[in-house]
Amino acid sequence: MNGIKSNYFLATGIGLIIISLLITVAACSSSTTTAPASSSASAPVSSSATTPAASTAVGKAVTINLVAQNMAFDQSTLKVAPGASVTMNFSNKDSAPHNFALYTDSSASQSIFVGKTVSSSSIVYTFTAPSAPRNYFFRCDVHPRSMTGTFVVQ
Ligand SMILES: [Cu+2]
Repeated sequence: MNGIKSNYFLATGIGLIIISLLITVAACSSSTTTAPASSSASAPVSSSATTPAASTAVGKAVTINLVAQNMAFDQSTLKVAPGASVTMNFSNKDSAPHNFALYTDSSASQSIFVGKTVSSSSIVYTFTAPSAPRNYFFRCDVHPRSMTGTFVVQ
C-alpha cells in the first residue's frame, strides 16, 4: 500500500517536472519568434525622423493640466523637456486659495516661476522650463507642506 502511494507521488512529481519543462521550452521558442518581428517593426518608426533633433533643444511647447482639489494637486510629478515653453492650465476646484510655484529645490529659496493665487477658478500660467535637466520642486505657496511635487526636466 505504501509502495503504491510513493510510486504514485513519484510519477506525478516527474509528470509536473516534464510539464514545467515543456512550458519553459514553449515560452522560450515563442519569445524568439517575436524578436525578429519587433525589430523589423521598429525600423519604419526610426525612419520617420523628419522632425529635426533640434526640436528637443529649446522652446518646445508643452501643455500641462494641473488640478488642485481637496487641498491637493492631482499630480505629484510633472515632466517636460529642457527649456520647454510651458502652458499650464491650472484649475483650483477648492474655495481655498492655491497656486503653482516652481523652485530650484525643496528649500524654495530660489523661485523659477510663481503663479498667481486663485480661489474656485482656473488660470493659465505660461513660463519657460529650466534648460538644465534635473529634478526641480513645485508647490502651492499657500500650503507649502502638503501641496508639493517634483518638476522633472529631462
Ligand atoms: Cu494650496
